[in-house]
Formats: sequence, C-alpha cells, structure tokens
Amino acid sequence: MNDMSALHSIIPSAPPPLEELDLARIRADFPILRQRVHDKPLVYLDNAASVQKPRAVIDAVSECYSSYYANIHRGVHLLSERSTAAYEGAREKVRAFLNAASAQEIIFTRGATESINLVASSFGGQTVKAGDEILITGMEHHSNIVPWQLLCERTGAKLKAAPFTDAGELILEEYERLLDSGPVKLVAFVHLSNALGTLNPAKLMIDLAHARGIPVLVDGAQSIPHLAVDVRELDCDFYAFSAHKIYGPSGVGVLYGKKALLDAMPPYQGGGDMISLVTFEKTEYADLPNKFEAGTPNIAGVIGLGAALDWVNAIGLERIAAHEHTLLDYATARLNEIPGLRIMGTARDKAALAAFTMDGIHPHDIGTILDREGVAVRAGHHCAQPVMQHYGVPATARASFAVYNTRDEVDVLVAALWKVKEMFEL
Ligand code: C6P
Repeated sequence: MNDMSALHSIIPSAPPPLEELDLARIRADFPILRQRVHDKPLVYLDNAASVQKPRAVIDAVSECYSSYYANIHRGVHLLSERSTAAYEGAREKVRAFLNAASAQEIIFTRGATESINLVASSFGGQTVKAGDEILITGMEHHSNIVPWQLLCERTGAKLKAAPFTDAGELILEEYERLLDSGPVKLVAFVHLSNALGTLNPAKLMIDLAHARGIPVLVDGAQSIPHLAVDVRELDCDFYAFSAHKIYGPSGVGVLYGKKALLDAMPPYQGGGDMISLVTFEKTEYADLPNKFEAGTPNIAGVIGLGAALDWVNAIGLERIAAHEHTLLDYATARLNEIPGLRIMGTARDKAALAAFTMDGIHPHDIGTILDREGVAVRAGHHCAQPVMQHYGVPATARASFAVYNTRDEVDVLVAALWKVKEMFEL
C-alpha cells in the first residue's frame, strides 16, 4: 500500500496544498482538457506517456514561429539574433531548473532516448572495452537497456541488471554486490520507474557507485515533472530527460553532463554547428555545448521547453508533487477496493502512477472500455518488458497523474473499472 511516508521522503517540508481554486486555474490553462471523448468529459490519465501542454507553452511555440523564427547561431540578422537569444535563454532556464553549474553542461537532444544513446555511443565508445561491464537495474525502460546492449555488442562488454523485489523496490545489497562483481565502467538507472512508480534511492546509489570510482547516468524521464532535481546535490554524472513529460513539446530532450566528462568525450554526431574549423584533412570541434548539437535543432521546441519550466516554477514542483501524492494515495486506496485488481509496484517510495492488472481481463480490454468512458490510460508493456517478465504478465493498465488531475477524475476511473469488472462477470 502506498502511504504518506512516500510523500514525506520526497518533500522535506510540506508546501501548501493546491486548493480547489488553484486546481481550477491550472486546468483552465490546458485547452485540450475541455473536450469530450465518446460523449464523456475527457479524463486524461496517460501522463507518464506524455503530458498535455499549457497555453503558455502553446503560445511560446506559436509566438516563435509567428514573430521571430530563424535559424540560430548562424545569421547576423535580427530574427536569427532573437531566435538564438530565446534558444540560449531556454538553456539557461534548464540549467537553473537542474541547478547545474554551467549552461555548457546542458545539451539539447531529441528526447531522453537520444540523451542516453549519446552517452552510450560517445562516453561508452571511448571508455568501454571487451570484458568491462555496464550496470543497470531490472526495472529499466527499454531506452535505458537497448543502447547499452548495442554498446556491449560493439565492444564485447557485458550488461548486468540489479534485481528488484515483488513490491518493486531495488535490492540494494544485490546492487552493491554487482558493483563489486566485475569491472563496472558505468551505472545507469531509472530515477522513477514508468512501469512501477518506484522512486529509486538515487543519491545513495550514486554515492555507492562513486565510492568505487564509477560514473552514473540517471534516467530522469519520469522523475523530472514530479520532484525537484538538483544535479549537484545528487552528484550524478549524467541526467537525461524529455521535454514532453514536463509540459513541454515533444521532439526535445536534455542531457545534463558534468563538464569535465563532456569535454573529454568525442562528438556524437557530425555536422553543422558542432565544429570550429573544417578542412578535408581534419576538423576541430566547437566548445560545449555545441560540440554535441550537430545540425539545426528543434528551435521552437526548445523555446517551448523554457516556457514549460517557467510554468512549472510558477506553481512550484513541491506543490505539484504534494498534490500528485495525495491523488496517488487516494487512487491506491480506491483501486484496492476492487476485488481481483492487483497493483504492480507497491514500493514505499513511489510517485505519480498506479499500474495494475485485473483477474481474467486483458489490460487492452481494460484500456478500451475505459476509453469509452472518456478515461485515457495506457495499456501494454510500457516499454519495460523485463518488468512484465518479473511478474509473469504480458501487460498492465496504467493510470498516471499530472498536476491538473483531480479526485473526481480518480472517482470516474474507479467507477469505470467497476463497469469493466461487471462486463466481464456477465
Ligand atoms: N516512457 C511511457 O509511457 P522518450 O520516448 O525518449 O521521450 O522517453 C523514453 C523513456 C525513458 N525512460 C523512461 C523511464 C520512460 O518512461 C521513457 C518514456 C513512456 O512510459 C513512453 S514508452
């Protein structure tokens, strides 16, 4: 069972909760939430897959294209200068949001997936040799498994995964044992599991790896919208996330990396903007962060991410987290009232989502029937097939929360699930 201890472990001092009025104001920022689906009010609970966008983000993207769009870093003309300033301004916003030491440590990518591939290809290609090991956990998203497998195939290195309990908690003793059981060159783990909701003890895991001189990548795709992240306090070496999970546009991501590591790494891709001098004999690369940003980036998308972070900051991540935890506690209690429903992932430290199965009913049927009731959830393996294999199920249904969700929406979800159950009992 999820309880308030999860809330307290994430939020040091309890912030003021979101009042009804705040919530109404927040919801009013999201035009898409006003619609009806199958003639029912939309209840959007697929936020872990991608969250909806507030007006401020939609407007920032639209404003870029309608009033000052041009390519960046290239032109001497006014529009290019304005686009460049807005793009680099967004980089500074990301730096401040993560509390990184320098904007040079913020690399824009296409998403968390590309951020991880960048590290696997560049850092991994340079550092990892045959016989070396990469350590992940058993609860990773495919984006934090497959890039390492590809690296292992290329180099002859080995991928190891630290196991987790049936409650969905990492077995720390096993993690430590695996750190010591071979020449581990990098640890990469998910901060908040998209399939279980487990919040991993990131600081402890990083300290344990660093005590052995091993650098750490944190997959922050799910944690970024739900808890305040301070990369200097965490002391992670790399942190990856996607804009679309934190109210920003899709097609944009971030890789944070410590400057000394990024400086020493070779470029990921070659092309325009990542060079300082090119001849046919040799190329000199640009300084950070440009060295890792080859080609024209998603300019308006990055600017939209900056607007998303402003929007989140205006509410405060602590308040967002507190609201979502209240919802998760309420949802967990109500879901547990349904006979035959089993929540997958009951870790003490848990956030933002409830994944579940129902006896004798395929998760895709649950998702389809819920959709007819206006409730959007994700049904499937959530790109975390090893997690499904752990529980011996092909898929789960997953309700995931954002700041705009309400208790009433949880009630709609639960009522719709009772309907699902009745339909299958006929
Ligand atoms: N998880 C979900 O429904 P991209 O696709 O690059 O924006 O994010 C990849 C990714 C990496 N790590 C974790 C923990 C994730 O949850 C995701 C994306 C979505 O759970 C889509 S599969």
